[in-house]
Amino acid sequence: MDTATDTKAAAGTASENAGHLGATTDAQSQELTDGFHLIIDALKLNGIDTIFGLPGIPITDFTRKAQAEGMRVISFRHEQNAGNAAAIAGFMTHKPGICLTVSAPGFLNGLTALANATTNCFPMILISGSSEREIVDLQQGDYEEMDQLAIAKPLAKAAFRVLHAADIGVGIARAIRAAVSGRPGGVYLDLPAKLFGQTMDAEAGRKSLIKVVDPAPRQIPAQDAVQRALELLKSAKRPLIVLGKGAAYAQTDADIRALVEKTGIPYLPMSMAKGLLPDTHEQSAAATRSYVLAEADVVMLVGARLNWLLSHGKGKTWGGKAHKDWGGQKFIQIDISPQEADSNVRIDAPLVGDIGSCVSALLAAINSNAGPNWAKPPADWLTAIAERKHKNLAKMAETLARDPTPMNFHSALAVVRDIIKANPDACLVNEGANALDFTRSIVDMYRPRKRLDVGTWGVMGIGMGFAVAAAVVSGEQVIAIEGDSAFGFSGMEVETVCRYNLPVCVVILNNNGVYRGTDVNPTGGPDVAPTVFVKGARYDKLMEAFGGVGAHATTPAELRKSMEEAIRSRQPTLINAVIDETAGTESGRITSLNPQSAKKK
Ligand code: FYN
Ligand code: ADP
Repeated sequence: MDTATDTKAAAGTASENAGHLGATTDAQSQELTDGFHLIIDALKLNGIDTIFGLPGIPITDFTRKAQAEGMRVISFRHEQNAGNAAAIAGFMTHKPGICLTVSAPGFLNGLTALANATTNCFPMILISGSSEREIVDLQQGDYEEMDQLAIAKPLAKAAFRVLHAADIGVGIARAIRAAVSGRPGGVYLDLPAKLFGQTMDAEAGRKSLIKVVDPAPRQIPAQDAVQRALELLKSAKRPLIVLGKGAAYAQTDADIRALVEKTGIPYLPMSMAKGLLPDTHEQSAAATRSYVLAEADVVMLVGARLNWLLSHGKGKTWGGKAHKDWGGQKFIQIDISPQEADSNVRIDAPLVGDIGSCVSALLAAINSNAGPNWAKPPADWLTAIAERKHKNLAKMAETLARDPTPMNFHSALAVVRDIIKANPDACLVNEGANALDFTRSIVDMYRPRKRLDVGTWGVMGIGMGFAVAAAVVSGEQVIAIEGDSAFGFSGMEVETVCRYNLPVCVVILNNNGVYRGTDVNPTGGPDVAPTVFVKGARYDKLMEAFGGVGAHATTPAELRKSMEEAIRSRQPTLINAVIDETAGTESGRITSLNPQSAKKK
């Protein structure tokens, strides 16, 4: 098929103009556009100005053209990191983050991030070039042959393929709507190589594009559901609010704060909801988590699922007698997904709608029911929480004040805690096992959507992708607190950080291994134990290799100096923070999820 006939065959039925193009003698004088430009125009029309990706066949020229058309194109070293960048950009901005990859292996590399985005309810679109449909479908062995659409479907919220240039507008519009409306998620958009070069009449092309109106429509909760939730809340003797990352995503911070403060109910932030209200807020019960979960009688979940992170709403965590026993709590659940309620335990008052609308409806109902006379929770509940919380805070302060040699997680993170306090707008990226768990409980957050971490899957590898996107999207300083193991999954992207000269300060809490560096090979053979890395590795040299600043810190004072310098200079910086290799426990605080053989040798 020559190009003209190909164009006609591909676009002809969808567009009269493409057919016309093949038939006219003065086709050269006709203003044409092509797939490349229509995709770019469609994205720009919808306010999407950044692409995270990795060039190669068949999307190399697309990345060039996108940049030429004024889009920011951030190229990565591995698609998974580009995908993670797109996902967190979506979380931070409400616009779907775009990840662009090549076909088959590049697509698969990006797919992990897409699945993670879907799991975390982050809006993202993975756009992958793909090989020739006719060959793929007959399995004739094309370059990077793969039925990508079929593979993406079960892992994405939605998946689409565009075959005709005239359908690009619809394809992009559908992808955007699917990503951000309702419960956000990852969307796959398959663009076969031939689509990019397809031409059509420019005016018809322009007309075919869609500017999506109201991509994430508000979903107003029913009044009777609001009343039911309110009645349950009023009946509580020991109420608790759990704020999840859905609440952080919703960007309705002032109303959420008003609801918490108006009701006087203690709240527990899930990891990525830290900072939605400042962690130092007097109603925060984060420092007495076990107590409040086990003792609360009515729990209002705001954008948080009763999944493993909340022990499925039952069992000992919730005061149940045994592993799967219900603890006796009643639940109110605010969520945009009507299917979420009852997924693990009975939800007595589901409140379905977007969090902004639900929270403001609750506030309005509280004001009209009780006005200024809303009764705060019983004093004995608040006092019991406050006592435990202050005891735990004091204990933590004591631990953080120690200055052991060698440095450990606590003494290193005491520095990070001060740095974030002094720089509350900085984004904190965090992954690892112990490096994650200790950072979560030691480092207070003061602003919403600043803590970006391993999320629902507890996945390793988000680090540098999140760090790059956070810096690009927010323009703020990024501080990435990384376990040495976690860093390895995306470490090559320090080149990307240097290439774009981003204000990212990576701190590697280096204890020489997965969890810690002390395991030994029980056979006495030459291989080290599976969890052990090269001892004394100098990750800082990796950053220096690309022109960034490398620092080696063995004391909290050295760590503080290097972090302060990184923030002052905004230079790409990597600090190799050497900590006690015996520090850390297997799997951090989720040891119970990691089966151990009971059989002795
Ligand atoms: C919390 N705590 C504090 C503070 N904040 N004490 C003092 N000061 C402060 N500021 C207390 C809190 O009350 C808990 O004690 C304890 O510290 C731990 O708090 P955390 O981290 O909130 O609670 P916990 O039990 O660890 O939370 C469960 C979890 C969490 C599953 C939600 O562990 C989590 O998000 N895990 C993600 C793990 C993960 O994804 N790992 C990556 C894979 S690792 P008590 O009240 O006494 O309990 C692969 O190997
Ligand atoms: P966490 O891990 O912090 O507990 P989850 O990811 O489990 O949070 O839960 C987030 C929940 O928030 C999901 O059930 C999702 O449907 C919901 N959600 C996301 N965005 C919104 C929104 N704008 N309005 C209402 N619910 C939302």
